[in-house]
Amino acid sequence: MNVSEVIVQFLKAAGIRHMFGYPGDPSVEVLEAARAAGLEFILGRREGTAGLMAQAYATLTGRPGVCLSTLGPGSSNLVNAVANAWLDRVPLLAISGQIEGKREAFFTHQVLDHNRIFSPVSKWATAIRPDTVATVMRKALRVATAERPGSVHLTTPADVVGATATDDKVMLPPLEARQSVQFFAATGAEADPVKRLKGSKRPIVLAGISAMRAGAGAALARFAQAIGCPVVVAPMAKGVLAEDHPLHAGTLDMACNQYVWNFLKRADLLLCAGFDAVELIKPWALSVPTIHIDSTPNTDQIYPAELELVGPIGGILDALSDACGSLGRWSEAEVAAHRDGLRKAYYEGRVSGKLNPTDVIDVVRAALPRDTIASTDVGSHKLLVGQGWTTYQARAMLMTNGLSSMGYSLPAGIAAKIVHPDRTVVSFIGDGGFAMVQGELGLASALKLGLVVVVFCDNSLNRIELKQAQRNYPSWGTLIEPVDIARLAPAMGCDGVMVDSASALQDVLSRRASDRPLVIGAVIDPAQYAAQF
Ligand SMILES: Cc1ncc(C[n+]2csc(CCOP(=O)(O)OP(=O)(O)O)c2C)c(N)n1
Ligand SMILES: [Mg+2]
Repeated sequence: MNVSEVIVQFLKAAGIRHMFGYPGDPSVEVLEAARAAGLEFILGRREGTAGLMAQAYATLTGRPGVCLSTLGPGSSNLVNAVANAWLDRVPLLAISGQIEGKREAFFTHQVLDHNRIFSPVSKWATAIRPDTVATVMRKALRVATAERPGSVHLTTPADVVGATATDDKVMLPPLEARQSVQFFAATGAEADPVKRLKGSKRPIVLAGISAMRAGAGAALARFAQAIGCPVVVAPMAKGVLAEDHPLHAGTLDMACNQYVWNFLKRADLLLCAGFDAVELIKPWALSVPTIHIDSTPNTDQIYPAELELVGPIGGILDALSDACGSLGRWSEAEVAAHRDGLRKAYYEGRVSGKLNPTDVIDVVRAALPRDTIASTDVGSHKLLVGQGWTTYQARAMLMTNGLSSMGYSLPAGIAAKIVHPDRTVVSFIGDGGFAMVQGELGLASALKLGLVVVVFCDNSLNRIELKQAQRNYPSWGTLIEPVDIARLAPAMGCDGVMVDSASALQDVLSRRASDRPLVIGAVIDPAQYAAQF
């Protein structure tokens, strides 16, 4: 096999069926190996967006996402996606071409030092050679998927990709955790978590992305039920506990974040179950005793934990439920009262007679099936979608809340429709984020993806404009021109419509096609954002 064939055989062995990317000269051998091996190649319209598709693909499938770029301008375009997957803790293999090895050290045209670019924004960056390719691929897969997962960048020089591999044994490393539990207690802490739980009157769980990755949702629901314990969920883990579960207590750090933090303050014991502090926006403000339950030790120390239970999150929660039995610490009525208050806060600032952001979310939620996969972009709209969009199952909400890069939602929606063609997919996005990635509508249309894209049209980078307003600065550098989606979308092979009322939105959602993207420009009144943020 040549080097590219070995790379592709590793990807196939790992269950990867799709590669995303944008090729250049040095990609040709890799592309040909992928084609011959029956992989699908999804040609994004830019390396960065293709990389975000690969990230969402990995989130949905649990297998590493793969994206490809050329050298220089291609690899530097890919940096955003590599960094995004790194901070969102998603396994991603990014493969970039490079000039031949003998010229790399001194030649200049399109030559960038990949190791220096990618090392700070990935778990590992290295180059592949014919006599190391199998070992490097084995290590790349292991590093990308090991907790906490993240991105790995691989450089494939032009004189290497087609060369005969001398290191060519395709042998997968273990890709799934079979962990036992490690137990750590801070000095002076009550070291028995069962005693600690039984002694608490107001325990609350804060669940996060590690719990989602670990597939700990069912164990989490059993734990919550046994202890009678409300569960607050970090944004990227939305759906790890169905949001109509009687003990679901809201999403952290989205809209109404003070309301949710005030609720957490009522705890006398906090259980961080797979909560990754990368999602925290503000400094930790709780002084509640905390137990850290995660795949990795609490090395961030962003919150202090008395006890650390490190290992399989679902197994740990099950063991705790079994040992504690039924404790009934909170009544469902108490949690329901909290949720009612949260809902009220969420609708604050609604202007009757206008199309409010929360109206858009409500109408879309009501029109689409329970198992819809939603993605959201970054901006004011994300804060409301993150709190208000009801997610009923794990891996049915795609968002970036680690790097939080604008432009994620549309590529994520495209990946979702590729992975789950039979499910409804809706991508929420601001008009600013949409403008960054609208070229990908051409891809969605070419692939005949019946994806729904909902653009919150406010002619503004609202999240930033609001920060200016709070300092009494004028809106300057934060306004964008209106976009006529009814004209733009058809030019990209999509259906497109502008709506400015809930009834018009309802109407268009009932008439969507199954094999053509539908882009809806929702002309919203941003007053609700100003009232809340
Ligand atoms: C790539 C990138 N650039 C800039 C930002 C900073 N930023 C966060 S939200 C935001 C405004 C987004 O505007 P829009 O997409 O219209 O959403 P809105 O806030 O109006 O809902 C900006 C510029 C970012 N998160 N990512
Ligand atoms: Mg906007």
